[in-house]
Amino acid sequence: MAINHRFSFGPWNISEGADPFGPEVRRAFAHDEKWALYKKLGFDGVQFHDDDVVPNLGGLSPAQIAAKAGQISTMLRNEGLVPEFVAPRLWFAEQTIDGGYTSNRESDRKYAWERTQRCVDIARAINCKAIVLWLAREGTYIREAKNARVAYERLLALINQTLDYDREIEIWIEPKPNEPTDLAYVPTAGHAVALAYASKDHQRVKTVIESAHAILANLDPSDEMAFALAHQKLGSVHLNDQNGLKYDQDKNFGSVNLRAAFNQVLVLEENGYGTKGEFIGLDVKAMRTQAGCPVVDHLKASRAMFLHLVEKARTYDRALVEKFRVQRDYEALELYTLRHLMGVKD
Ligand code: XUL
Ligand code: MN
Repeated sequence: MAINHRFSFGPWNISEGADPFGPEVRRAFAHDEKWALYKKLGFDGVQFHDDDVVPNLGGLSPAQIAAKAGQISTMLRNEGLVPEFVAPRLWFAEQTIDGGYTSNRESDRKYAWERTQRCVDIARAINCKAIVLWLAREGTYIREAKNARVAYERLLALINQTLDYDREIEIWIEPKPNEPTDLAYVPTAGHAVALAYASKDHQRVKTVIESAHAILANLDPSDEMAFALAHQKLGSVHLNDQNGLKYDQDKNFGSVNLRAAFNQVLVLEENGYGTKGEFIGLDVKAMRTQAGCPVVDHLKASRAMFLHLVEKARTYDRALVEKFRVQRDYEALELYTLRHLMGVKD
């Protein structure tokens, strides 16, 4: 089964290198200059936040929002690009300091709902079929701060309201267990898929599995993907890597744990992920030490690693694997897998 992979990334993946402990280390590279890079780097899809499409959307009228979205539509057409999703940025504004959908303040929840509606409008205006909910601040710094059961009910109500607001849009929930909150309410694929099934139109509610987020939950990313695939709920993936349980690192795909990366590619390949137009999404951060403008080597490296691992997945000897499984000889299976990954010939 040869899948013709299509890759995507978001403009935030080409960043200025700031971190919480220091300022930008690279000259700002405007979003408008980024679009022309996509095709040259081998990418066809663009992941957007709502304000990547319409900057400063808070102060704009519906007509101004539509006009700006129209410009992005034209840009996408001219560049031959496809919008993969639009995500409401619900973690910058003052009204989202303690979360939006799950905030204790009604005025914050109202802001979050209005922003979600604008996000859906923007998605539709650029011909994009999905919004992504990365629930950045829907959690707590201390658990006593919110009523968790009420929070889950509010999240479900929001999903249902959004499904009613637009009868075609899909909602893809991107779970993450922590950062920026201490404890998030939707930490895993299981939570996202449960919310999907509890919703009024579960076929339009899916999940995005990001490798680093799964590792932060101390779970295996390939299993998180397999779980979503078993329920036809893998809307997309954010491939990257993560060096253990620390801050969200968004390292290059395969750079920390090549074997875990191989297993992610294997599960995607074996389930025909991509045959229905699903994207291989990357969410990778350039190292702060990297010089240049724009820095794109991290995107090239992650894409290349994915394709190398596709080759490894396609040449993985399934008959041999099956034989070892039947014999329950997992020592032999492990050695074969490692030798295969290292390119060791008999
Ligand atoms: C945050 C993260 C986001 C989402 C989109 O950890 O991964 O960039 O992918 O909002
Ligand atoms: Mn992500």
